[in-house]
Amino acid sequence: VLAVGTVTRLHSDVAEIAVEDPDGGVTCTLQATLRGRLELEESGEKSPLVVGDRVRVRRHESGAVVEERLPRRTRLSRPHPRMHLREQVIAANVDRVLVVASPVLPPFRPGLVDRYLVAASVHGLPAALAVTKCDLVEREIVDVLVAAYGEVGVRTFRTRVDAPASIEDLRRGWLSGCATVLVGQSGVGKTTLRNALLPPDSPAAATAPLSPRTSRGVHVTTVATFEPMPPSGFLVDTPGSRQLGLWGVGPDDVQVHFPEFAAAACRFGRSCRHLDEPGCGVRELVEAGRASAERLASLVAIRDSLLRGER
Ligand SMILES: Nc1nc2c(ncn2[C@@H]2O[C@H](COP(=O)(O)OP(=O)(O)OP(=O)(O)O)[C@@H](O)[C@H]2O)c(=O)[nH]1
Ligand SMILES: [Mg+2]
Ligand SMILES: [Zn+2]
Repeated sequence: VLAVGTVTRLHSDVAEIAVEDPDGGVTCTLQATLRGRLELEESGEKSPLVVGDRVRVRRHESGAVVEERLPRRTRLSRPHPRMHLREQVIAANVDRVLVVASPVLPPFRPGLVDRYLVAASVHGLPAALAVTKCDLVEREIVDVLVAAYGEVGVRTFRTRVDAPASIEDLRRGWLSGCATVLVGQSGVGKTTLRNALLPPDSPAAATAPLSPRTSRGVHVTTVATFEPMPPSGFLVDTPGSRQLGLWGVGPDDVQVHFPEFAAAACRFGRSCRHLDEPGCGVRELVEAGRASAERLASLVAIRDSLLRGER
């Protein structure tokens, strides 16, 4: 019997699949092995399946086998951490990205937030920013952190897990009705948001405080999950990542993924580094106070790392 389902979690050799009732009703979850590793070599990816993938599964008395992966509508990818020429898809068939960052514990890293925003833009996915742990700092501190994003049309949400209204604003304002992938460094509170957004009777996923020794997140989430968020929408929780490589964008194309700089022209065109070149339209915007110096620093840093082949 063939059925269609969505990959909700992957283990080394089995996939958890939420199988769709043909009448669009309640789903059941089954564990399936992958047929012949689904032509692993051909796909050129680390894993032939990722969470969010839609698959055809064949059910036997003794179990289930994934026969086929259906085409991906969307994806969010990065270069494989060790094999840089390979694509690593983080999640498939998502509609939106939520970049999660805390103001402190761990500290806000604008460069990393900008990398996630560029990655989303490269994949054609709308992105918003959630600033978590707003109970830990004064409101004015967060105002400063998010100022640049409001100016470039990135919606920002402020959450604190002890204020359910802040979670509901995020749900209504960004998540409802969409499949959204949560990304951000370890310890910022992605899984805490996931737990607060899912119904209280669904089992909580593990969260953990920062390491007292390094003041960093301890990478408590190790595999991604794709889960329904009743009454409408899906959430993809992902493991935190300290660096995000960019896939599918070259050094000279980064600028178009910064909306405020996209239309700026430089005398040296796409080869301008936006540092001290004469006639740099990008720097002029910053000097005129019409764009943020921090965003320019991110653009320069990302372009440099792509030029060095680091991605
Ligand atoms: N004060 C405060 N602490 C929070 C808030 N949200 C999360 N935390 C705490 O931050 C710590 C890390 O939260 P997690 O949800 O595990 O972080 P994560 O982003 O999922 O981390 P990884 O799975 O390692 O990527 C936990 O101790 C949470 O209780 C918040 O709004 N306020
Ligand atoms: Mg987590
Ligand atoms: Zn320039």
